[in-house]
Amino acid sequence: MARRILFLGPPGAGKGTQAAMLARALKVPHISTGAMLREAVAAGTDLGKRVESVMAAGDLVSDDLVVAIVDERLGAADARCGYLLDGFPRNVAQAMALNDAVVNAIGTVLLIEADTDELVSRLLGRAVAEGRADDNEATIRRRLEVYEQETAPLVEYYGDAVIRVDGMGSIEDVFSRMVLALAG
Ligand code: B4P
Repeated sequence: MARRILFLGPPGAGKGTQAAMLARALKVPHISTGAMLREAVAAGTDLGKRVESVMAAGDLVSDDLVVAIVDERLGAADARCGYLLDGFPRNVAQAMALNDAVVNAIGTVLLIEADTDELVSRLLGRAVAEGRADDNEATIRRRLEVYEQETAPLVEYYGDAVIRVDGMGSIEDVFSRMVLALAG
Protein backbone atom coordinates (compact mmCIF):
# COMPACT_ATOMS: atom_id res chain seq x y z
CA MET A 1 0.00 0.00 0.00
CA ALA A 2 1.21 3.51 -0.81
CA ARG A 3 3.03 5.21 2.06
CA ARG A 4 3.08 8.77 0.77
CA ILE A 5 -0.51 9.86 0.79
CA LEU A 6 -2.11 13.24 0.59
CA PHE A 7 -5.58 13.95 2.01
CA LEU A 8 -7.90 16.38 0.29
CA GLY A 9 -11.45 17.30 1.22
CA PRO A 10 -13.59 20.08 2.62
CA PRO A 11 -13.45 21.02 6.31
CA GLY A 12 -15.39 18.45 8.29
CA ALA A 13 -15.13 15.69 5.68
CA GLY A 14 -12.95 13.67 8.04
CA LYS A 15 -9.43 14.25 6.70
CA GLY A 16 -7.85 14.71 10.12
CA THR A 17 -9.88 11.88 11.64
CA GLN A 18 -9.12 9.36 8.88
CA ALA A 19 -5.49 10.43 8.41
CA ALA A 20 -4.80 9.80 12.11
CA MET A 21 -6.27 6.28 11.88
CA LEU A 22 -4.47 5.42 8.64
CA ALA A 23 -1.14 6.78 9.92
CA ARG A 24 -1.38 4.43 12.91
CA ALA A 25 -2.15 1.48 10.62
CA LEU A 26 0.67 2.26 8.18
CA LYS A 27 3.12 3.33 10.91
CA VAL A 28 4.01 6.59 9.18
CA PRO A 29 3.76 10.11 10.61
CA HIS A 30 0.51 12.05 10.30
CA ILE A 31 1.50 15.54 9.23
CA SER A 32 -1.36 18.01 9.68
CA THR A 33 -0.63 21.66 8.91
CA GLY A 34 -3.78 22.67 10.80
CA ALA A 35 -2.55 20.85 13.91
CA MET A 36 0.95 22.34 13.62
CA LEU A 37 -0.47 25.83 13.25
CA ARG A 38 -2.85 25.35 16.21
CA GLU A 39 0.09 24.16 18.33
CA ALA A 40 2.00 27.31 17.39
CA VAL A 41 -0.99 29.45 18.41
CA ALA A 42 -1.38 27.58 21.71
CA ALA A 43 2.34 27.93 22.47
CA GLY A 44 2.25 31.66 21.65
CA THR A 45 5.24 31.45 19.27
CA ASP A 46 5.97 34.22 16.72
CA LEU A 47 4.41 32.01 14.05
CA GLY A 48 1.36 31.45 16.27
CA LYS A 49 0.88 35.20 16.79
CA ARG A 50 1.08 35.81 13.05
CA VAL A 51 -1.49 33.18 12.09
CA GLU A 52 -4.00 33.32 14.95
CA SER A 53 -6.42 35.90 13.52
CA VAL A 54 -6.20 34.49 9.97
CA MET A 55 -7.18 31.03 11.22
CA ALA A 56 -9.96 32.37 13.45
CA ALA A 57 -11.44 34.07 10.36
CA GLY A 58 -11.35 30.81 8.38
CA ASP A 59 -8.86 32.13 5.82
CA LEU A 60 -5.70 30.43 4.61
CA VAL A 61 -2.42 31.24 6.29
CA SER A 62 0.11 32.64 3.80
CA ASP A 63 1.82 30.10 1.56
CA ASP A 64 5.38 31.04 2.57
CA LEU A 65 4.70 30.34 6.27
CA VAL A 66 2.97 27.01 5.64
CA VAL A 67 5.45 25.83 3.02
CA ALA A 68 8.32 26.54 5.42
CA ILE A 69 6.83 24.42 8.22
CA VAL A 70 6.03 21.54 5.85
CA ASP A 71 9.49 21.67 4.31
CA GLU A 72 11.07 21.40 7.73
CA ARG A 73 8.72 18.62 8.85
CA LEU A 74 9.27 16.51 5.72
CA GLY A 75 13.00 16.73 6.33
CA ALA A 76 12.70 14.95 9.70
CA ALA A 77 14.04 11.40 9.96
CA ASP A 78 10.65 9.80 10.65
CA ALA A 79 9.27 11.05 7.32
CA ARG A 80 11.94 9.31 5.25
CA CYS A 81 9.90 6.15 4.61
CA GLY A 82 6.52 7.77 4.18
CA TYR A 83 3.94 10.15 5.62
CA LEU A 84 0.33 11.23 5.39
CA LEU A 85 -0.13 14.88 4.56
CA ASP A 86 -3.41 16.24 5.95
CA GLY A 87 -4.54 19.76 4.98
CA PHE A 88 -1.54 20.52 2.78
CA PRO A 89 -1.46 21.56 -0.02
CA ARG A 90 -4.46 23.90 0.18
CA ASN A 91 -3.94 25.58 -3.21
CA VAL A 92 -2.02 25.11 -6.45
CA ALA A 93 0.93 27.27 -5.31
CA GLN A 94 1.42 24.99 -2.27
CA ALA A 95 1.12 21.90 -4.49
CA MET A 96 3.90 23.24 -6.71
CA ALA A 97 6.06 23.98 -3.67
CA LEU A 98 5.46 20.40 -2.49
CA ASN A 99 6.61 19.04 -5.85
CA ASP A 100 9.86 20.94 -5.41
CA ALA A 101 10.31 19.74 -1.82
CA VAL A 102 9.76 15.99 -2.11
CA VAL A 103 12.28 13.54 -3.45
CA ASN A 104 9.69 10.82 -4.06
CA ALA A 105 6.55 12.08 -5.72
CA ILE A 106 3.22 11.78 -3.94
CA GLY A 107 1.56 8.74 -5.52
CA THR A 108 -1.87 8.78 -3.96
CA VAL A 109 -4.33 11.54 -3.23
CA LEU A 110 -7.37 10.63 -1.14
CA LEU A 111 -10.33 12.93 -1.63
CA ILE A 112 -12.88 12.57 1.16
CA GLU A 113 -16.27 14.02 0.30
CA ALA A 114 -19.46 14.67 2.28
CA ASP A 115 -22.67 16.73 1.96
CA THR A 116 -22.44 20.36 3.02
CA ASP A 117 -25.14 20.02 5.71
CA GLU A 118 -23.21 17.11 7.21
CA LEU A 119 -19.95 19.10 7.15
CA VAL A 120 -21.53 22.03 8.99
CA SER A 121 -23.21 19.79 11.54
CA ARG A 122 -19.96 17.89 12.31
CA LEU A 123 -17.98 21.09 12.78
CA LEU A 124 -20.67 22.63 14.98
CA GLY A 125 -20.57 19.40 16.99
CA ARG A 126 -16.82 19.75 17.39
CA ALA A 127 -17.32 23.38 18.49
CA VAL A 128 -19.30 22.08 21.46
CA ALA A 129 -16.85 19.25 22.17
CA GLU A 130 -13.51 21.05 21.70
CA GLY A 131 -14.22 24.80 21.51
CA ARG A 132 -11.98 25.40 18.49
CA ALA A 133 -11.91 29.12 17.59
CA ASP A 134 -12.75 28.48 13.93
CA ASP A 135 -15.69 26.11 14.49
CA ASN A 136 -18.45 28.73 14.64
CA GLU A 137 -21.11 28.98 11.92
CA ALA A 138 -19.80 32.14 10.18
CA THR A 139 -16.23 30.85 10.05
CA ILE A 140 -17.33 27.40 8.92
CA ARG A 141 -19.17 28.99 5.95
CA ARG A 142 -16.06 31.00 5.13
CA ARG A 143 -13.86 27.85 5.31
CA LEU A 144 -16.22 26.07 2.92
CA GLU A 145 -16.02 29.01 0.48
CA VAL A 146 -12.22 29.07 0.71
CA TYR A 147 -12.17 25.33 0.06
CA GLU A 148 -14.25 25.72 -3.13
CA GLN A 149 -12.18 28.62 -4.42
CA GLU A 150 -8.66 27.61 -3.42
CA THR A 151 -8.50 23.90 -2.69
CA ALA A 152 -11.09 22.19 -4.91
CA PRO A 153 -9.04 23.02 -8.08
CA LEU A 154 -6.41 20.60 -6.74
CA VAL A 155 -8.69 17.69 -7.67
CA GLU A 156 -8.11 18.53 -11.32
CA TYR A 157 -4.44 19.35 -10.65
CA TYR A 158 -3.79 15.83 -9.28
CA GLY A 159 -5.95 14.18 -11.97
CA ASP A 160 -5.60 10.39 -12.10
CA ALA A 161 -3.79 10.20 -8.76
CA VAL A 162 -7.06 11.11 -6.98
CA ILE A 163 -9.05 8.36 -5.25
CA ARG A 164 -12.51 9.52 -4.18
CA VAL A 165 -13.83 8.24 -0.85
CA ASP A 166 -17.42 8.75 0.27
CA GLY A 167 -17.07 10.42 3.69
CA MET A 168 -20.71 9.98 4.75
CA GLY A 169 -21.57 7.48 7.48
CA SER A 170 -19.71 6.44 10.59
CA ILE A 171 -15.97 7.01 11.09
CA GLU A 172 -15.42 3.23 10.96
CA ASP A 173 -17.42 2.84 7.73
CA VAL A 174 -15.45 5.62 6.06
CA PHE A 175 -12.18 4.04 7.23
CA SER A 176 -13.11 0.63 5.79
CA ARG A 177 -14.14 2.25 2.51
CA MET A 178 -10.87 4.15 2.35
CA VAL A 179 -8.72 1.06 3.02
CA LEU A 180 -10.61 -0.86 0.32
CA ALA A 181 -10.15 2.01 -2.14
CA LEU A 182 -6.41 2.10 -1.41
CA ALA A 183 -6.06 -1.64 -1.88
CA GLY A 184 -8.00 -1.70 -5.16
P1 B4P B 1 -7.47 21.96 9.38
O1 B4P B 1 -6.90 21.64 10.69
O2 B4P B 1 -6.89 21.28 8.18
O3 B4P B 1 -9.02 21.71 9.55
P2 B4P B 1 -10.28 21.26 8.71
O4 B4P B 1 -10.13 21.39 7.23
O5 B4P B 1 -11.39 21.99 9.32
O6 B4P B 1 -10.53 19.73 8.92
P3 B4P B 1 -10.14 18.67 10.03
O7 B4P B 1 -9.21 17.76 9.35
O8 B4P B 1 -9.67 19.27 11.28
O9 B4P B 1 -11.48 18.00 10.47
P4 B4P B 1 -12.13 16.61 10.12
O10 B4P B 1 -12.66 16.83 8.75
O11 B4P B 1 -11.28 15.42 10.32
O12 B4P B 1 -7.36 23.54 9.09
C1 B4P B 1 -7.74 24.56 10.01
C2 B4P B 1 -7.24 25.93 9.55
O13 B4P B 1 -5.78 25.96 9.53
C3 B4P B 1 -7.61 26.37 8.12
O14 B4P B 1 -8.90 26.96 8.07
C4 B4P B 1 -6.47 27.39 7.82
O15 B4P B 1 -6.70 28.65 8.41
C5 B4P B 1 -5.26 26.76 8.47
N1 B4P B 1 -4.48 25.91 7.56
C6 B4P B 1 -4.27 24.56 7.69
N2 B4P B 1 -3.52 24.09 6.68
C7 B4P B 1 -3.23 25.16 5.89
C8 B4P B 1 -2.50 25.31 4.67
N3 B4P B 1 -1.91 24.27 4.07
N4 B4P B 1 -2.41 26.55 4.11
C9 B4P B 1 -2.99 27.60 4.69
N5 B4P B 1 -3.70 27.53 5.84
C10 B4P B 1 -3.83 26.32 6.44
O16 B4P B 1 -13.25 16.44 11.23
C11 B4P B 1 -14.17 17.41 11.59
C12 B4P B 1 -15.12 16.91 12.68
O17 B4P B 1 -15.96 15.90 12.15
C13 B4P B 1 -14.44 16.26 13.89
O18 B4P B 1 -15.11 16.67 15.05
C14 B4P B 1 -14.60 14.77 13.68
O19 B4P B 1 -14.65 14.03 14.89
C15 B4P B 1 -15.93 14.72 12.96
N6 B4P B 1 -16.01 13.58 12.05
C16 B4P B 1 -15.09 13.17 11.15
N7 B4P B 1 -15.54 12.11 10.46
C17 B4P B 1 -16.82 11.86 10.91
C18 B4P B 1 -17.82 10.90 10.57
N8 B4P B 1 -17.63 9.97 9.61
N9 B4P B 1 -18.99 10.97 11.23
C19 B4P B 1 -19.23 11.89 12.17
N10 B4P B 1 -18.32 12.82 12.55
C20 B4P B 1 -17.11 12.80 11.92
